[in-house]
Amino acid sequence: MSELQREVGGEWRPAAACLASLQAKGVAWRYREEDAASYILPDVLAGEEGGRIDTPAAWEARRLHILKLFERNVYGVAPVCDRTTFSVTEGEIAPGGGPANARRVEITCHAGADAYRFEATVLIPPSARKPVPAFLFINNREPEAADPSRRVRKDFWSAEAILARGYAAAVVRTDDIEPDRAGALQEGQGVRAALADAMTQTLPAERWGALAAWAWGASRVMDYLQTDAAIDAGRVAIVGHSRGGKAALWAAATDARFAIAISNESGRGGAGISRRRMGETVKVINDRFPYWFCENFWRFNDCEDALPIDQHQLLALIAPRAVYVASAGDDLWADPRGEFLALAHASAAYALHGHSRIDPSEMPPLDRPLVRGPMGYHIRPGEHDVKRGDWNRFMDFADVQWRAHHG
Ligand code: GTR
Repeated sequence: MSELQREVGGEWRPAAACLASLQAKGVAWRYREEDAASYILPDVLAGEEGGRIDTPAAWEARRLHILKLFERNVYGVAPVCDRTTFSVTEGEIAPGGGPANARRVEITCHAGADAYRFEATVLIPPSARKPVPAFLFINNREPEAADPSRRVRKDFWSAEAILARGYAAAVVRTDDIEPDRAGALQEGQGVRAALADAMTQTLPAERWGALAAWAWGASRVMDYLQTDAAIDAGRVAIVGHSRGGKAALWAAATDARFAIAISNESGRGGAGISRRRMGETVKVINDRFPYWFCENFWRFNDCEDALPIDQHQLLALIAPRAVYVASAGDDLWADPRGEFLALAHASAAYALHGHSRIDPSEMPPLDRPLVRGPMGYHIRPGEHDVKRGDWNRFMDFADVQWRAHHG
């Protein structure tokens, strides 16, 4: 454990106009750095009984312990999927730049006597001559925001740009896995209701919330990608925005098949450090979205210092695989600095694997991405969203991680 004062280092500062407009609105939440809480952050490399983790092997054992803490206290335990089966419909769509092969995949997960079925889409670039790496996007908005047919084309899921770089573009929608609303479970909707019998051995307060269900769904899509000869399943990036970004990080933490995790403005319950209490707090997120987390997480409302972990350790769980965190300058609700600091503190786990650390004082200014080995970060100007420029940076990062693969 190390005592941290407020960490205001680095070049980025929120825009004065953004701060002034929040002040004019009289918002009650904390958005000025001088109001951030001081805190003691759990040390990523602290061992269980006072020792230090100093080898990759020791980290692996510690990692499993931290994973369990996140399961029990934050996201909840997901059921085991005994078998996943697929039914694929192939077709062609014509996103800009020529036709692409589109696979509409019906995925069925069987757990005990129960099953749950949902759909995902995979677009294969027309130029592919060998298995290609893929970006799997968790769409947390309406279907048209990431339209699998590409009749509607939005930058939010820049599928054309992904295909043009020679990557496959896969998408799955949160609501198809677990409806994004309170009461779905009680009404018998979604995967949590369908597989409820598989959870009877799990304490009610530790049962999975919707974020864990979405992450689980991404893993089932990965089950499919491993069977598709057009995909290089060893090189799949999981990407999500906001609540989808929280789910993407948890998916990569729980499923080592994801080679890269990309979190766009995931904030509280994602990349943001909870103890800072900036923007959306644990209490606010639990009050508004009680079904996102396991019930145990509610115990930490206004009590962040009691959390046995913090979100920098979620990023550390992904080490030594690649992780990219993106923020937006005016998205103070998601606490951009807290997102960067989580990555900086997580870098201790990467250092065990021979990578250089990121120092908390290194937060870059707007539009100057920081990439250090398997870790990347950018903050761009503007509001909460995924822009084409964000996607370009995600792909630049993947290009470097996977070297030039196309051609
Ligand atoms: C907000 C929520 C955030 C974030 C966001 C989103 O209402 O407070 O945690 O998840 O929604 O998903 O766009």
